[in-house]
Amino acid sequence: MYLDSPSIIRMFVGGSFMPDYTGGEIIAEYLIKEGVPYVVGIPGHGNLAMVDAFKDREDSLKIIQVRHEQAAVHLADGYYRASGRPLFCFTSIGPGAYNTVVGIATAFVDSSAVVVASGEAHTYMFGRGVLQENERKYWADTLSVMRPITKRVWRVTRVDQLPFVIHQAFRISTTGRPGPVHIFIPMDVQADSVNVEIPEPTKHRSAGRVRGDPLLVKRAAEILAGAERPVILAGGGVIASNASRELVELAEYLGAAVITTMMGKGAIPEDHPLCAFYAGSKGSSCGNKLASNADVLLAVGCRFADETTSSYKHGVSFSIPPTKLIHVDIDPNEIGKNYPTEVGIVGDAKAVLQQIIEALKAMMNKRKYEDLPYFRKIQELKREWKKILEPLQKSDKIPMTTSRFLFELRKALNRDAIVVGAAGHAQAQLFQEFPVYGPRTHISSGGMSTMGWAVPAALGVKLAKPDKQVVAVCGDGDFQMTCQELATAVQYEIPVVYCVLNNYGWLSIRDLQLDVYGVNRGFATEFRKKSTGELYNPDFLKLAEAFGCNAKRVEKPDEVVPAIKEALALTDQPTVIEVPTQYEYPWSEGKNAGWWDVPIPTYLKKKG
Ligand SMILES: Cc1ncc(C[n+]2csc(CCOP(=O)(O)OP(=O)(O)O)c2C)c(N)n1
Repeated sequence: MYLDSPSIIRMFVGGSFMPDYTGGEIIAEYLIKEGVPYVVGIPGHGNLAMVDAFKDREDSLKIIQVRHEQAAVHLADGYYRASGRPLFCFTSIGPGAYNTVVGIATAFVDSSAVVVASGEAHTYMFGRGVLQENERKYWADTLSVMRPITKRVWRVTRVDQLPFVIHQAFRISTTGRPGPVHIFIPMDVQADSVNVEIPEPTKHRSAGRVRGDPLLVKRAAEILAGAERPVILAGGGVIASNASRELVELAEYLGAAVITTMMGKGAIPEDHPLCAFYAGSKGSSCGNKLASNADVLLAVGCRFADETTSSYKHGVSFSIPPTKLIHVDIDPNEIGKNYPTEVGIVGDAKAVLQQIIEALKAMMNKRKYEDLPYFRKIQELKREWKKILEPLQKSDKIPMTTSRFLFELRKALNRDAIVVGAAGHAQAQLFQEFPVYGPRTHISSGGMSTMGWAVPAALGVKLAKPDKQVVAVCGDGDFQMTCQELATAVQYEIPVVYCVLNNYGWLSIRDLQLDVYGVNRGFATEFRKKSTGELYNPDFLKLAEAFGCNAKRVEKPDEVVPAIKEALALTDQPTVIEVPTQYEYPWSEGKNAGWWDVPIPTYLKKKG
């Protein structure tokens, strides 16, 4: 009688025994097969059965208990950017899931892979209004909030859907143009069990790289071979596809100047003679001049955001046309989106760069670029940009300029140290002024510029690269958005060094008010006590010590190197270094290299 039962027959499919798994166990077993080392999140009644499945698998899946779900996603995002490998985040139903929004949006804009799973109302009580279900308009519908900020969302309603959904989630998140995905799993589905096989990740995913159309590659190579002032713009796609070697080889073959976007920084060593820094409003004079005068621009893995292009103002960062644009991207939607292309190639950055190099080798010899006037021009423009930065970088002012701090910080770090930045002057000036020498060593919340990102993201970076020095440079505003995660750093003994640039306010925004609206238009951007007008911030040393961090204040430039080295010597304790920085305008800011479209109220325009 028993041998005829359908469930027994299913258990022995293919002669092997398939045990029953709960929904939570299907997730946990799949994560183990996928090789996910950390699961990051916060338990609640809405994900209790999923979290319980992690309990007996702690040897393979290490739990990181963050203090806020936004931080869980930022941590996983940092881990992915540093390593190219995704983590898994878990949240409860309702507020736990909603708290992930900023983390997910940040990962989406910068094409970073994160897999998130949240609890949802029991399927048999959808719409009743169980605790933390928001059912007044639609039942069990948190996923609608996530639709515009994820690559894909699912709400499963049966436990046997989970093997299919979980392998799809990892495939969609990590292949093509990477991005975050979100799965909603009702509480009963997490607890129910079914007799299924756990999918083999590699059987559900393509391998290899997407190569470009050979005819288009040939056409691109012909245009590049004829270029006199070629520029290559490297975006985050170059780093994502590990194409730095090919980028440098192609640049050296042609004698092309290489500029990068914020996400592409590090794709070429920044002491390479062909590295011409960056284009854009926060770019460099050098990058803007070269890019706007290029006869041919090869853009790889970038989306031409407004900051890269000086808000598309013709002639400031780019002049397309007459510059001929060859645009390579894995996502066809980026090609031709912001600028007309001479040639648009859909493909993986590494594969297409290899193809272009092969095609060029068949049509021309490697240029002796050091002998060309164009090379001398590149060097002249680089010197000019360095001169522009010098007064801020060499300033002896106290409080220190951000530029001087970054200049000293570079001296304290190894060549392959990783810096993390999120928003404000710290982010912009790390990008513009802090040289890095390899991919994945400048980790920044590029397109979202999300305050609160640096503290948790740096934890993910350090978990991904435990042998590298990891230093986060945060504004005081950025730091105060997620400084609760110092508790996570202390609990898990993650020795990140946090430098908090304390200028008593959101001064990048104040300086924008002064730059664009007028020197008397600063408003609601400094931190001052109501009655006395004194500058105010919490005592960051006491705050750090209260969490159990090592803490230090550094006021003079010559104190920076010893303080950083001392902090880096700690192997199991995070450090917070408070650096009071200039708040007097314009010493408070870096250099605007291009143009940014900040609309001015009509009443201010009328005043002239
Ligand atoms: C979550 C979030 N809210 C608002 C902003 C807008 N914003 C950009 S920079 C900035 C100020 C950043 O302050 P801080 O971290 O202290 O750096 P500073 O501007 O002083 O260099 C603000 C409010 C943002 N980027 N992210």
